[in-house]
Amino acid sequence: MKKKQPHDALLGTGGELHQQANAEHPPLTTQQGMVISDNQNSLRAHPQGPTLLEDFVLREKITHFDHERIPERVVHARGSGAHGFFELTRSLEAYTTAKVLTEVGEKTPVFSRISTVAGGSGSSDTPRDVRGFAVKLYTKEGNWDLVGNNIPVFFIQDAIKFPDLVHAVKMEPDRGFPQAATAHDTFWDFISLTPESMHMVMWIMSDRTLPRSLRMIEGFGVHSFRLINAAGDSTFVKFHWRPKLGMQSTVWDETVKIAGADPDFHRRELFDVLGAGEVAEWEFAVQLFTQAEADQFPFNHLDATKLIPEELVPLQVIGRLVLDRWPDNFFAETEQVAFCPTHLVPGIDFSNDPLLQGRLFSYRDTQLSRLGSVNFEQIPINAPKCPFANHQRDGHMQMAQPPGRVAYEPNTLSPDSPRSDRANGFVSVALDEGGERGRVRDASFADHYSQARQFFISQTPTEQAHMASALVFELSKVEHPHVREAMVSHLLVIDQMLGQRVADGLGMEALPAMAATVQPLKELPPSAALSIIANATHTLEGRCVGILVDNGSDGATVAALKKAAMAAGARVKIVAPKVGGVTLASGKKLAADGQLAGTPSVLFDAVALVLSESAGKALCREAAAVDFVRDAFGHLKAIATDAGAQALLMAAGIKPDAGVLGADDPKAFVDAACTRQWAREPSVRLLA
Ligand code: HDE
Repeated sequence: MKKKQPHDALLGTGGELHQQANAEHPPLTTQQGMVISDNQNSLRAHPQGPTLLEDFVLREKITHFDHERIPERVVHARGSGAHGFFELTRSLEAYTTAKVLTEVGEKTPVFSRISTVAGGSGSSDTPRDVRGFAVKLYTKEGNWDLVGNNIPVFFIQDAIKFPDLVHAVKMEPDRGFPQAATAHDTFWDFISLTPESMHMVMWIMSDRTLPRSLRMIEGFGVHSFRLINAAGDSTFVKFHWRPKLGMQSTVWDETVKIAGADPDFHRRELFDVLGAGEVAEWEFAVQLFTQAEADQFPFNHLDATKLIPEELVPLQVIGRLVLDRWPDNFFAETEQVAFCPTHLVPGIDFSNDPLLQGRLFSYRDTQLSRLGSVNFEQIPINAPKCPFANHQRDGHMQMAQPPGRVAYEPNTLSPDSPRSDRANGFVSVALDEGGERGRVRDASFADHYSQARQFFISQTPTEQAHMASALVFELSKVEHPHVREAMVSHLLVIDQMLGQRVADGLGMEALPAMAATVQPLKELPPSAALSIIANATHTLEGRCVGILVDNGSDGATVAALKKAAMAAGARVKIVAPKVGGVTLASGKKLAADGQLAGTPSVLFDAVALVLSESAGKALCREAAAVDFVRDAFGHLKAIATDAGAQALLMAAGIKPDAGVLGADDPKAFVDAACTRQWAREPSVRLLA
């Protein structure tokens, strides 16, 4: 730290601190650049008198402050963003002219924002919710926004239902709660009357909506888009992001407790890891198919409640996304970034998915009220990084000063004004849209249950039990019995046993009749890619291990565990009763990263307890320590213990199993920590 100048601080007559400008600290000024002499006191008529209206310094500062907030996003208000790049590893030249998809090795700068959907901007990071996965690629040919989710299907088929869906899920309008939750009457009332949502219901009731980390989710463009090649031929495409660290979720009880322990759990982790030089990385993959192939699918690919199983159209990995830099300023970048599915580059085009078609209107429209001006694209985070020029002028908060008298086209008066370019410009694919106009839903959209069932039967028994329990939890919060019954009637169509399990979990005396279906259910084969557990990566990379210590802990054991966990790619945090740290058995000091009561085990993927006999016994009277251990066990985590920790295990009522290991064998602990102890679950939780 620089040595303070003797004259860099003054005390006022009331004892208040006036830090002064000096060689390092420039003078504080108004927005006009006028140097301010006193940032502690407003202009008063006399020391005990009223404040004067004349004080323009005060008025400027307070006025600016009064207007600091902008409307939060209607949905996806809570989100975290980061900068990085997209690198193409395989060219799609045969399919598209888009340079971002044809120039192998090219690194395109990106800004990505990952969000929850239902909660307000101040809500917690970990409700049960879909995650938005929006990526702005600043390509050489203009910005391309791929505004997707971490779930490949959606609740509704037509954009006209979106306001109803969102009104149903948001806080109920008369009471202003619940915040960021689907577990309430209006949501399930709407869903129970909307059979097209059933596939999405299976996904949101699965562990996909409880991600462990923003770095451990998949991303999907959801809709079919088109790629257009140099000959003008069009190929359909679905976009996928696949996390380098593998997918991982938390268990529900853990998720609920994380929200209390650290409402910023996901945001803080991304901030921490990017600050420490780690990255968030995804593979970019595409599914490519022709109209002729689409005609053979047992569903309509333009229906956003359907996915294309990988068994039907395999994924081809063509690039990677790396996020490596937290923004400088949260508001300027993460809050002001404006994604629009209409931000597109030549060589990519839309499909006729009616949900996508509605989105093409909505995003620009919402930015106008959220950011307040048609010039929102001039904000640095939104501006393209390639040259751009047009004749759009003026408007609220215009930042550009285009010279010259010409702001129209065609013209003869300007030697260098921009003109359209037929050879290189964006061309919409030529399509014969002959047909009868009308407010209709195509009959090919009518199968609402087959893929819902396919998703359910593709899950492991553990995941199926989580889904059934999630449905019981959610529907138990619904006050109206007829809504619960209506939901069970849909579940019975998806899977008789699932319906029965949920009905039992709700304590229903009689099963309702199965919901009537417009189209009979097609029995589809399970799809291996849909389960998280079956595809889990056995790794500690990107995970975090907590070591609980107290005075008298064995330093060598702590060091060995830490070394092994870090070698496996994990971060390690020392947790102690006091944040100042502990004195180890050797007499050496060990600093703590977190204080026990504020650093519960829900914040870690695996824990170690390294305690002296006396500390272990003493901590049995500390609920935070007992909960630390009980929760780690209940959340199916590997636990390393030494002799001193045994008393604490007993106090937590734990019968050690294969996931409870000796702290003297770091290798075995690290291996167990690479996964959750799923086999333990039936011993700690009665699932539906
Ligand atoms: Fe959005 N959505 N959405 N959405 N959406 C918004 O735009 C909308 C849909 C998605 O980090 C809003 O800037 C309609 C599907 C993400 O800033 C709004 C429909 C998918 C984000 C809007 C949908 C998404 C949004 C609110 C049905 C996945 C956050 C604020 C037709 C493919 C982007 C804003 C960010 C945000 C409208 C459905 C993804 C109101 C009308 C399907 C990731 O324009």
